[in-house]
Amino acid sequence: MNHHDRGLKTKAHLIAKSLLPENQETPIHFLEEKITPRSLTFRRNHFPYPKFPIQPFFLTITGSVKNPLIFHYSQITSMPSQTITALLECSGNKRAHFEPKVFGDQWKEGALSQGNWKGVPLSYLLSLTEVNTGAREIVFLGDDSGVKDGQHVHFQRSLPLEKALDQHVIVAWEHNQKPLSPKHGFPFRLIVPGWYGMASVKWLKTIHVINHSFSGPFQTDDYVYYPHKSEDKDSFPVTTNRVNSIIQHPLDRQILKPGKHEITGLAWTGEGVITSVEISVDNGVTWKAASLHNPTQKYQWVKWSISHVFEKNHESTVKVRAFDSTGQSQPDQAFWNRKGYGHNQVSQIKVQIEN
Ligand SMILES: Nc1nc2c(c(=O)[nH]1)N[C@H]1C(S)=C(S)[C@@H](COP(=O)(O)O)O[C@H]1N2
Ligand SMILES: [Mo]
Repeated sequence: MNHHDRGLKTKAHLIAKSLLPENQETPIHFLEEKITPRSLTFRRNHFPYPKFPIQPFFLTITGSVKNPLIFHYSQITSMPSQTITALLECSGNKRAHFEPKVFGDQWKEGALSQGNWKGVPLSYLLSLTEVNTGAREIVFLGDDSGVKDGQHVHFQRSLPLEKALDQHVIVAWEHNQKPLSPKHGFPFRLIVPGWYGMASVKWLKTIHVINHSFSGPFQTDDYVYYPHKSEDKDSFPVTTNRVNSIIQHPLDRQILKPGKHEITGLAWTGEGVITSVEISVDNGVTWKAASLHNPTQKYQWVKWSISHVFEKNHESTVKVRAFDSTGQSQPDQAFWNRKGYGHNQVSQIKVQIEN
């Protein structure tokens, strides 16, 4: 009798990094579906969860606009909507793999999930308020707050006006056909496809249009690439997802029976689409093309696979690199930066083959 016969259901859970604030990653080998179930969607928070808002829920648009407006939940949710399938990847994903090591949450590969997001295009909301000429950035204020570097601050981020007007940037109220869960931003969150997760502000309360550039701590201190260990020169902001991939099967350090095995995984990028995925089983000397499954779509990962015959009594290093339509590919060596963002080095696992 196996455990199913006794009604004992075994299921995957998130992998905890910290609980206050809650930071948990997705076990990547269980990302089998195009849409990550809500229960397996990674969670990344800077502060404890905001108090569950007391009804009614409002969203305010103010600042450099002709008509500042306050929208009620029911007004927003009856606006012309759009549903987008998009992945979110934390810019700290794979931070644990940096050499030399960097400080911060030691995410492995699972600060990554893909969902269905329903919402109203931000550009539509901004067309109702009308943005003043001279407007440069849109600032998004989340309802969560706490102390950072001695200051009490909210989680706040901005987008340049041009990106904010991109038709795929939405103020979402549904995740996988249900109202957003309290942990993922209820009642509203911004979804910025193609940008690392920090841009997709949860518990969105206020949208503020400004004529200058925003300099909050999550804009100009965190989420900045600092290429040098002890000086800030050459820094630049974290924006679009870099081309990246993961190997889901086999697992790193798995022991395999000799013979044919399917090597599978995901690949994605921020701008453009994935054009090819290559694999090497001889430590990067020769590369073969993997097959891409679902048609590659913008803002979504593509599944890839390739089969390989592993010889007995042998250790093998499997490497994978993805290429996108903008000409980017995964580098042999990650671009090291002090805060550990955007790790997208060629993916690698080691397997051992039984006798
Ligand atoms: N208000 C608010 N929004 C936020 C954050 C946050 O801490 N507070 N974290 C950001 C970061 S860094 C990421 S990667 C994503 C994670 O979204 P998720 O927890 O829904 O997976 O939310 C972003 N939006
Ligand atoms: Mo993030």
